Amino acid sequence: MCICLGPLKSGKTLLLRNLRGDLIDDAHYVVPTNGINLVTVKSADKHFDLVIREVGGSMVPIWKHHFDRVYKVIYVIDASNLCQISAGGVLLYSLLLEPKLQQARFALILTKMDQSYRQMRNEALLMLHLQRLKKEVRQEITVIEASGLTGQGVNELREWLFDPITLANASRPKL
Ligand SMILES: Nc1nc2c(ncn2[C@@H]2O[C@H](COP(=O)(O)OP(=O)(O)OP(=O)(O)O)[C@@H](O)[C@H]2O)c(=O)[nH]1
Ligand SMILES: [Mg+2]
Repeated sequence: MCICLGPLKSGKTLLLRNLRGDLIDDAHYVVPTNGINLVTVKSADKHFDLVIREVGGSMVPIWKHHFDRVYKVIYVIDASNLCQISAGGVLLYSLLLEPKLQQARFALILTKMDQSYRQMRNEALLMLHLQRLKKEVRQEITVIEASGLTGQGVNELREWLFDPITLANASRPKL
């Protein structure tokens, strides 16, 4: 199971829509995920499907009920909102300490890069204490800069999702 988490309104749903291949235009509309949102994404060659479970940012208190059999975590942070980053970092740290997620791989997505300055990305990583964090936890953390609006980083995220081990366990789509 692959799970997508992150603070409220950090950009999870829009990013997953982009990953699914939805057309995102200026008139796009997203509603807060008050519960769970299941999104099926395809590998680059379209031969494999993967279901990603987004748990809304308003559901933080019950995130932990969704950790069984999770082997990948997409953790989305709004890089354009430095005020939210510290709180997002604390949440990330609590996930990394979660016993059920010790074997999981993490993708830390700095999204809304279309609204962020290059410097904000560096500040975001500093505020998250990422270098220190990487030394303290056992999980592998891959950082990807992205935008659910422009599609930046989406292919990189797809490659991370469909690595050879995941492909071996993924189901073939029905023809
Ligand atoms: N400019 C810009 N806006 C974005 C981006 N991603 C999301 N947004 C906007 O940010 C707001 C929240 O986006 P969502 O995708 O609903 O955020 P979420 O993390 O799913 O929120 P919850 O489900 O409530 O936890 C919406 O108004 C989106 O249009 C992005 O990459 N760039
Ligand atoms: Mg959402």
